[in-house]
Amino acid sequence: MLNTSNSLRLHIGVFGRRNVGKSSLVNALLGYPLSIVSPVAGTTTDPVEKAIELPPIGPVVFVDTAGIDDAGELGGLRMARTAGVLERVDIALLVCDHTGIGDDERALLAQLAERKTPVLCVLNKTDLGPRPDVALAGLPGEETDLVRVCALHGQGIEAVKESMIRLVPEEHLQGPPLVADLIRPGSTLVLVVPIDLGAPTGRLIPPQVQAIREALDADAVCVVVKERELAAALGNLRARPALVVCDSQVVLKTVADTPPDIP
Ligand SMILES: Nc1nc2c(ncn2[C@@H]2O[C@H](COP(=O)(O)OP(=O)(O)OP(=O)(O)O)[C@@H](O)[C@H]2O)c(=O)[nH]1
Ligand SMILES: [Mg+2]
Repeated sequence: MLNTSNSLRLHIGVFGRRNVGKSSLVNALLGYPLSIVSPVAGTTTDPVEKAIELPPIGPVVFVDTAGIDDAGELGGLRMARTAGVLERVDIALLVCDHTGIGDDERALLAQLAERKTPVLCVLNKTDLGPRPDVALAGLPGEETDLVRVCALHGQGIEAVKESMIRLVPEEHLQGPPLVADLIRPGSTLVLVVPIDLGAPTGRLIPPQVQAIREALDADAVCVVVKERELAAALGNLRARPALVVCDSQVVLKTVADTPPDIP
């Protein structure tokens, strides 16, 4: 089975001043502690990346970054790294806290607008800020989506995900086909799915489900087997399958058990 290469994944950059809770937000979105969180401003120094499946968007890469207000020589270097991330993300989350937004955020928003990168503003630490009107004075109008969260207590995280979905560029929602372009109506696709210790309990992984779905959408027949049953399944099929698809870890066995005229 193919893995989605990182370059095909939707890249979501998380930006903001130091200590506003960027890493806390990323951790809350992921559901586990990827980035170190601390009260010390400048905790995240280099960009931290994590590729995950984020339903219903699909494969994404989160990029946590160093604060945009970092000072000193090292701070300048860190900000240059952050600027590099800004240039390559498909969506930006601009995190601010109860102290509101200022020149740093406005400069970042201008840069993102210039690149036409969709932005979601996330007002964090709502547990501390009873005055969101003050916090948000200066946000560039209604065109910027805003979600209020408390990353510390996991509040508003679902709303962030829902708002992010609205910003996903069309080409990422579609995603590249895995097998759709290789099968025709009425043809048979054999999908070899190893069920080993690495397989999630009770589930198939998303690319396997996607391959099955693409076969159904193409009015094809999809036969799903483990590698051990492949030879028997191929022997039982009356029509020669159009394609055998397998996970990379069973490719040698699959090739050995598949007649050479079947791709
Ligand atoms: N009260 C409150 N504190 C929060 C919230 N989210 C994060 N914090 C705290 O704010 C501090 C900074 O959080 P981080 O997630 O490390 O912030 P950051 O923006 O990644 O900071 P740098 O990596 O230093 O740029 C930590 O002490 C967090 O526990 C929140 O919603 N409410
Ligand atoms: Mg951080």
